[in-house]
Amino acid sequence: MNLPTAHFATLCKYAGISFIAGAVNHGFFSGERSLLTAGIGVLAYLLGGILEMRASPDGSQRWVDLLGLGIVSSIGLGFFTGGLQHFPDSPARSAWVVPLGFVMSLLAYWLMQGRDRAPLRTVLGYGLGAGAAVLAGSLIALQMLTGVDDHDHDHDHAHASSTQAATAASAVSAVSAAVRELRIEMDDDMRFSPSALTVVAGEPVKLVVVNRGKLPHELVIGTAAELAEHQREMQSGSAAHHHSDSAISVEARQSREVLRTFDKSGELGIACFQPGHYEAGMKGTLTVSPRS
Ligand SMILES: [Cu+2]
Repeated sequence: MNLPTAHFATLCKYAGISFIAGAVNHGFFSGERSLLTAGIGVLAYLLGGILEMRASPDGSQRWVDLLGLGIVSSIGLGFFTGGLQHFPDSPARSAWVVPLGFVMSLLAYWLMQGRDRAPLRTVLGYGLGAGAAVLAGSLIALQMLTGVDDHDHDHDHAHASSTQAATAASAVSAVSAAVRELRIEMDDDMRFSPSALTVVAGEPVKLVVVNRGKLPHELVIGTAAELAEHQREMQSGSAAHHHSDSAISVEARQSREVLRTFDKSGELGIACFQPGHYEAGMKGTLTVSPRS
């Protein structure tokens, strides 16, 4: 294979893998756009494989293998790399996506390229050994990222920061100290607590939004249509640039206070649109009751 072809084939394969990895990062299991990205990634990977095969038609690769297993291989590699990149953001998903990616890519690689060269025993030994190591690593990382063993520490931390913030806020504004305070906690179990909030129309309320988890979370409040719009933004990856001010983003272990007044009575939804969170149940309601 000449150098330009070889390089272009390599570019295609790696671009394909990174497209799939990116799709995993940006909500592979929820976003239409991500599915499209993943599809393009598979095609790019196959193109790279075809170029390589045409350039060296020594019969070591078969078309059927390339097309069929190329898809498995590219998705496996995309899962593995994307899951690794995305681990801190959605550990619960990555913990199975990464090992699955490893197994898929190994299986495809062996069937495509090593079937004649490597005996089954070698593949099984390597697959079980390295696969177990990948699985163990994933589970350890999951435990570290979502561990529940230091919840006491979480409590102290969250309380300390919200108390400090409250002190600062009340020093700055006597008004904000007088308004009703509504505390909402967010955690890595993908829950708001409480998940059902009630405020009175026209009455200012101080939202104390506490992130007790190790992941970033956000509190978005709006009508069903507004939430759907926000979800689309997040899934298309554009939200970081024009995150609407209806979203209260809170980094891990931090808390934020926001003064809000809801003028219209009715039922609003609350949600976190960090990738996968809403789907995992990070949602609730905010009822704005009419002024009595
Ligand atoms: Cu969240």
